[in-house]
Amino acid sequence: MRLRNRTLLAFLLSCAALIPHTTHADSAPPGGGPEGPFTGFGTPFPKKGEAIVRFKQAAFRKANANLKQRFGNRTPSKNALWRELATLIGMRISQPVSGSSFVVKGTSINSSRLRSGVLKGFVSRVEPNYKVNAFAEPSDFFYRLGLLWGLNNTGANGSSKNVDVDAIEAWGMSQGSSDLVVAVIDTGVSLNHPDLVDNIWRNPQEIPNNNLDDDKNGFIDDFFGYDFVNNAPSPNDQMFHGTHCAGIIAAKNNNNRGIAGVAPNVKIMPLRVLNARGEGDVAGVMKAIRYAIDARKRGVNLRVINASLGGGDRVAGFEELLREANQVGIVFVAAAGNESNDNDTKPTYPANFESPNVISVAAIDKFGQLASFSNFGERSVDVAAPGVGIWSTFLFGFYLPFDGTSMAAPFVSGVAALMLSERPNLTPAQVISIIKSSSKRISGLEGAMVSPGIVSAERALRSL
Ligand SMILES: [Ca+2]
Ligand SMILES: [Ca+2]
Ligand SMILES: [Ca+2]
Ligand SMILES: [Ca+2]
Repeated sequence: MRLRNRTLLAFLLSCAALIPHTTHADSAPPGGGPEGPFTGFGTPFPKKGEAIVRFKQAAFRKANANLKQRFGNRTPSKNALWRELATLIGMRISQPVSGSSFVVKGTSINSSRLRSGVLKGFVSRVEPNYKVNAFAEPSDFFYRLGLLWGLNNTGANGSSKNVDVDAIEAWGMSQGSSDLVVAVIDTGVSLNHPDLVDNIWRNPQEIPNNNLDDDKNGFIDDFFGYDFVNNAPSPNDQMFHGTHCAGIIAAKNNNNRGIAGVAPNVKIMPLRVLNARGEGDVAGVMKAIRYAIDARKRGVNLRVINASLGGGDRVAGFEELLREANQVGIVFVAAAGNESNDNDTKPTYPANFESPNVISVAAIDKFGQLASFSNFGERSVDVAAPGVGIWSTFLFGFYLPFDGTSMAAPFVSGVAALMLSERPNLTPAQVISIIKSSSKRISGLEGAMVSPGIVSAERALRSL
C-alpha cells in the first residue's frame, strides 16, 4: 500500500463523521508552482489518410462534362458529381464540407496524387483534417465542484493551471474500450459502488455462486476477479484503498455522480491481495499476477496491472513473473513509494524491477511540486502524476480524498489503458516510452525522475 500514514491518520480521525480531509501541509503556497512550465502544447493532430480539398470550378466543369458524356443531358445526382470529382484526382470523396470543399479519403495531404491533382488544375487548396476534441464539461459532482484537479486543473484556489493529465481533452479522442481490462492488485474493490459497478470486469466463462470452477482456470466462482487473501471468490474491498485506486482509473464519467476515472469506459479486474489493514505478502501479489497473465492468455483483453503497493527486497521469482507479463503485453504500473527516499540508492519493489513493462510513478501536488512524501529517482522513477488531495471512490458508495503515490500510479494506468484501447498492438515498452516522452515537463522535477514531468493522456494519445 502506498498511501501516506498521515493520510491514514486523517482518515481514521475523520471516520466517524466521514469528514473529508482537505489540508495538505506539504502543498506549496498559492503561486508557488511553476509558471508556464510546459512545452509543446496544441500539437496539431491530423487524421491519418484524410484531407480537406477545395476543388476549382474547372474541376466541376470537367466532372459535369464527363457525366454528360456518359449519361447524356440527365442532371447528375450530387453523389455522382462528388464521385466524379474524386475520380479526377484519383481518390474517394467521403463527404462534402462546404461549397466546393470535400473530405477526401485514402490519402494524406502530402500524397503525390493530391499534388498532381493540384497540378492538373482541379484543386485550389489541400488542408489536413485535424482531429478536434470535445471540451464538454463532465457532469460528475466532484468535477463540477472543481475538486478533480488531476483530471483538469483550472488554476482555481491558487493551484497551477494545467498541472493535470489533460483527461477532458483526451476524452474527445478516447474514453477507453469497454473490453480493455486493468487489473487492480490491491485491497479489493467495493463491487457495488455506484460509480464503479458498471465497470467491474465479469468473467464470461464463469458462473458465479455455483461452487464450480466453470472455466477450469483453477479458481471456483471467480466471476469478478479473486480474493487471494482468503482464497475466496469475492474480491470485495474491506479497507478502501483498492476502491480508491479503481475509481481513479475507471470510475464512470458523465453520470451526474461522484468522480470520473481517467479511462471511464474500461473494466477493472479486482485482485485482492491486501487485507482490511492494507497488509499482504509478495506470494499473494505473485499469485495475482499469475492470475492476470493466465487471464490474458485465455483471451481476456487485460493489458495493464496497477500495483499501488510495495515492500521488501528484490525477489527473483517476482521479476521473472513481470517479464512473463511483459511477453503477453501487460504494462505494470507501480507506485514509487511514500518514504521520501531516493529509489536510485534505496530501491523499492516492485517499482524498481527492471522488466521493460514496469513504470514507476511519483506523486505531485496541484502546484506541480513533488509531494514531500514521494519517493524519487533520477534513474529509477519514470514520471509523475497527481497524488495529493485526490478525490475518488470510497466504501459504502462514498467519496474521499487521499494522498499517496498509490493515487498517482492509477492515473498512469488510466492513460496506458486509453492508449491500448486505441492501439492494441503497442508493446508495454512502447506504451511506457510514449507516456514518458509525451509527459509535460516541469522544471522543478528535474533530477527527480527519468522524465521530469506529469503524464498527459491527451498528449500520449496524440503521439500514437
Ligand atoms: Ca489540462
Ligand atoms: Ca474459474
Ligand atoms: Ca462457478
Ligand atoms: Ca461519475
